[in-house]
Amino acid sequence: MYKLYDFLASGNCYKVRLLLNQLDISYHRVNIDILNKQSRTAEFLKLNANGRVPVLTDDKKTIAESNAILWYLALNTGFLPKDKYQQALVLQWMFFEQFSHEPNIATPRYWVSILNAEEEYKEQLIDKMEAGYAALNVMEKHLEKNDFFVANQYSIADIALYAYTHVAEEGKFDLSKYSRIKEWFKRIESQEKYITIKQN
Ligand SMILES: N[C@@H](CCC(=O)N[C@@H](CS)C(=O)NCC(=O)O)C(=O)O
Repeated sequence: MYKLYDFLASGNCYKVRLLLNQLDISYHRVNIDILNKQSRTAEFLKLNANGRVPVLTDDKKTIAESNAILWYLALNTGFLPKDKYQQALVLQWMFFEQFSHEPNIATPRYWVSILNAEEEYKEQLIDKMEAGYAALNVMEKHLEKNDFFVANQYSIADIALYAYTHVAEEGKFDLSKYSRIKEWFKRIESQEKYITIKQN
């Protein structure tokens, strides 16, 4: 049985919970309270030397990095296109998510809504918000012509991008002008076995 080392409020962890649920895979959830440094204990660092959740294990395997876990679980399922070019496009969007999107959209949410420290991070928030809006603009433009990110089908590229985009307002992003993104939210939320970020 899989074990998922998980922190409920984390979008990176939510990606994995959502896919596990949609694949109907049962797993044992281990809560890691990152706010109390449980991701930095000697025991946890043996699982992931990088000290971060999510981590997925089974008897013999350990995988860290949310998008690597998504890839592992989605291989040979309907959540990853079979075509080699389309698979590369899935990776393209997942790398975009990790480099241009998550660091700028997840971090303001962490500072504002999880640490409740908006005032303390006032200066850093300015640059993060600008880069975050640039990532949202890229997504909005893509969704003007596409229902999903790759191959016109719901895939792990959508899961990776949805996780922090749908809670971006918790980081003070204004999504009101992003109508295509909001329509895409609805398409994702109507998928079978969808769960919210608060569910496990
Ligand atoms: N690139 C990693 C990022 C993981 C990450 O930043 N995890 C955060 C929670 S969202 C964490 O564990 N922070 C605790 C810490 O840094 O000690 C992924 O996609 O899994």
